[in-house]
Amino acid sequence: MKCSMYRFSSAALWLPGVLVALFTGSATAAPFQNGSFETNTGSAAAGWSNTGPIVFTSDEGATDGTQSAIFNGANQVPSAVVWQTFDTIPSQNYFLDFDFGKYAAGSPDTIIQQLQIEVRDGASPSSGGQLIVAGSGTTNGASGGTIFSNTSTPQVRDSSGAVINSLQFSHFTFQFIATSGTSTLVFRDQADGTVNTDGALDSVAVTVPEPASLTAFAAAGLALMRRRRHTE
Ligand SMILES: [Ca+2]
Ligand SMILES: [Ca+2]
Repeated sequence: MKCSMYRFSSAALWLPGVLVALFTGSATAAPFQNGSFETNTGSAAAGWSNTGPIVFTSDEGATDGTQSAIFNGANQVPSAVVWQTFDTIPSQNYFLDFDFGKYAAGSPDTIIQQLQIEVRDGASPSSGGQLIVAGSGTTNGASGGTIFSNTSTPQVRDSSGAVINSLQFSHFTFQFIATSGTSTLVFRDQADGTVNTDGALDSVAVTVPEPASLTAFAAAGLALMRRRRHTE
């Protein structure tokens, strides 16, 4: 109802606010979008910004639709960063969910595919405070974010229910609390090698948890919650 009120306001009322937002850089972004990377040009994905060796493709598997984000493909040095700035509500709790997997052309291999996960206050991938307050995965407390190693091998199923065999995906959940109207989610490639193996990201979702879910999240722990989700 609040939106309707602003929508039907006269231009004289909302224009000054827009101008202030433009000149102060505090304009809101957009709702979180394209978390499954289905809308892409191969080198870019709608709603996301990226640098370094990353492609969006169906070549190596997906857990939703056909497309995923592939890090350090073609034996390139792991250094890609992909990020999205989206609207958030200050003081609101959010869940960040995604699937991250390791593609391996030969097995076994000893290279670890890993990502640094950050949710930052503001519209930049390199500034603003870190907002993540809890998370799953094996964390090592890297400066400015959280790195987890995808050395476990639980499999998740794609949207058709089929187990993905060529790529070992794991599901991860993080909780963050927004502090302003715009937040930026950042994934940084931190693989410790690249030859014959790539990292794959898909099914990224930012959701507002039900109060009961948040309580359960804190009480039961992230690992338990993940197990429940995948055995239901
Ligand atoms: Ca997808
Ligand atoms: Ca690679």
